[in-house]
Amino acid sequence: MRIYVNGREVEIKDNSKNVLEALKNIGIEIPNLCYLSETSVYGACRMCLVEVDGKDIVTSCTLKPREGMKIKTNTPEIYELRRGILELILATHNRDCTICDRNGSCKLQKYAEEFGIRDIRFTKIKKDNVVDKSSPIVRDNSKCILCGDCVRVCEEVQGIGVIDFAYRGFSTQVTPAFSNELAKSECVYCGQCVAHCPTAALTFRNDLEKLYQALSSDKIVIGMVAPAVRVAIQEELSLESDLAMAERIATFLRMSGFNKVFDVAFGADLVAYEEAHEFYKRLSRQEKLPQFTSCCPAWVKYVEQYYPKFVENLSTVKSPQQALGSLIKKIYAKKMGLNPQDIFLVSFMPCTAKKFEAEREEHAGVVDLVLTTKELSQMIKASGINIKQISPEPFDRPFGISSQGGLSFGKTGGVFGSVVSVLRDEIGISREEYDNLLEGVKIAKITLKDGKSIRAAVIFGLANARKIMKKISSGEFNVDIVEVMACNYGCIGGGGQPYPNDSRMRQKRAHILRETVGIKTLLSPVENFYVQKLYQEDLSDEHARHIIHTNYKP
Ligand code: HC0
Ligand code: SF4
Repeated sequence: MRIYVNGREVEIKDNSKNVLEALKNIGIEIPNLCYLSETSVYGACRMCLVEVDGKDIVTSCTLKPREGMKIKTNTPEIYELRRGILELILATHNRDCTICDRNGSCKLQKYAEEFGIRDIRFTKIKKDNVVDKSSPIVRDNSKCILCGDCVRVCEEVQGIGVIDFAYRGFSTQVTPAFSNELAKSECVYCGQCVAHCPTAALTFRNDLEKLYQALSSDKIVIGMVAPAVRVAIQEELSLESDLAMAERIATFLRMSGFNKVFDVAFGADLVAYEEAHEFYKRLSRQEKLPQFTSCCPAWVKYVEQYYPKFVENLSTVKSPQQALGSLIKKIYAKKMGLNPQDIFLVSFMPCTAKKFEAEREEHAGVVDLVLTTKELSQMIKASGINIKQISPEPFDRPFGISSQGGLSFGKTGGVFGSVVSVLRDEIGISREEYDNLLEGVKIAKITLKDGKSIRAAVIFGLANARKIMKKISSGEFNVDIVEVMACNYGCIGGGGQPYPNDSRMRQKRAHILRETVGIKTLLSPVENFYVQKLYQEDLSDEHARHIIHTNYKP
C-alpha cells in the first residue's frame, strides 16, 4: 500500500495493524507512552498524534492505514500538543530522576529531554505516594503515568490480571485488589509488567548492596551465571553477538572478588538428565502424568495458585538455579573442605521470579542472593572495566561445562528439547513429529524405540498455559509431558533483562542464544562428562539424588 508521509510517497505493508506500526517499520518512530504491540490498543497517552489529509489530528495507534492517505507526523501544532501532554504528565510525576531505577532507560525522561522541557507550569497537584516493596516487584505510584501497559500485559499476555486501575481523578492508581501489597496478591513475580513499564512505576528490588557487603566480608563468594544473562547483557554493554560473553563475565566476576564462577547451564544439563529419567519412570508406571516442567518459578506459583490438583504433576527436580546451588552447598563444599555457612552463593538471572524462588521455604539456605542481568550490568559499568577488553576465562570446574541442550534452557522449548535428547541417547527414539496446535503451543508426538509413545506440549507464556490447562483439566487434551515458561520467548524475555524488553529485542536475543548454543561441542546433556561423573560418584542412588529434588505441596 502507498501512502504519503511528510510529503514523501512511501510503501507500507498492506496488513499493517495501524499507522503507528506501519511507520515504525519504515523508520519513523512516533512518540508514544502507552502503545505495546503485544497487547490491545489503549490510546490513552495521546502522544502518538498525527495529522491526516491536512485536517484531523488523531492518534496513530488507533488509525488504520488507507491507500493514498496523507500523514504528517511532525507539524508545529503536533509538537506543541505533545509538549503540553508531557508537561501535564510531569506535573504530578515524581521527578527524582538522578536516584531513580530507570534513570537512563525511562521513556518519559527521554521525551522530556527530546522536547526540551525545563519548566513545569502546573505543580500544585500532588499524587498519593504509595511504594510497595513487599515482593521482588517494586511498585511506586508516584512514578505511574497511568498508561495501563502493566495492566494489559498482566491480563492479556500473562493471563493473571492481578493489577488494575482503582479510584478516580487525581487519586487514580494502578494497584492490586483492595490496595493490597503484591506479596499478598496472586502475582507470580514474572516481571512482565516491569519489562513493559515505560517509567519506574514498576521495577524490581535492587539487591546489589548485599553483594558488596558479602564481598567485603570473610565469606567465600561463589557466582553462577544463567543461560539468558550472557545474551541480553550485551545490549547494555554495546556489544553485538559476542560468543565469549559468558567467559568474559566469569573473568569480570573473578576480578571483582568472586572466588569461583560456575555455569547454571551445567545445572540445566543435570536437570534435563534427571527430569528425563523421572519422566520415563512416570510414563512406565502411568502415574502423575502429564509431567510439568518446574524450572520456571512463576509457572510453579501459577500451578500452586490456580491448579493445586496438578501440583504433584510438577517435576520434583529442582530448577537449575536451585539444583546447582544445592550441589555447591552440599557436595562441592564437602569435597573442598568448606563449611557451607562460609559460602555466599550469588546467581545471576534474567528473571525477577528467581529472587522469589531462592526465598521459598523449600530452598532456604541454598542461593544467598539473586541478581538480575540489569544489576550485573550496573556492577560492570560502575567498575569502570571495559568488558570488551578483558580476556574470556572459562568457568570453574566441575560445574563449568555444559551442552547445547543445557544452554538452550534460556528460551522456550529448550527444557523439553534437552529432555528429548536425553531420551534419544538413553532409550532411543524411532519417530518424532512436531506441530503447532494453536498460536503459542507446540505439540510433539514421539515414539520411543521400546514402543512407548509420548505426546508433549511446549507452551509459550502464561496466557496460553491457562487455555491449555483448562483443556488438560477437563480431559479434552491428552498429553504426557508439558513445558511451560511464563514469559514470551522464555528466560531471554525475563523481567530482569535490560530495557527495552519487547518482542523485537527478544527475537534478537533468541538469535544470539542460538548462535552461542551452536558453538558448543557437546550436543546433549548425556555427553556432559562432569554430569556423568557426578552420577557415578555423588548421585549414584535415589537417596543421594534427593538433594536435587523438592516437593511442592498442594
Ligand atoms: Fe532461566 Fe533456568 S533457563 S529458568 O530461563 O530451567 O531465569 O537463563 O537460569 O534455574 O538453566 C532463568 C535462564 C535459568 C534455571 C536454567 C531453567
Ligand atoms: Fe502481573 Fe507478572 Fe507483574 Fe505480577 S509480575 S503484576 S503477575 S505481570
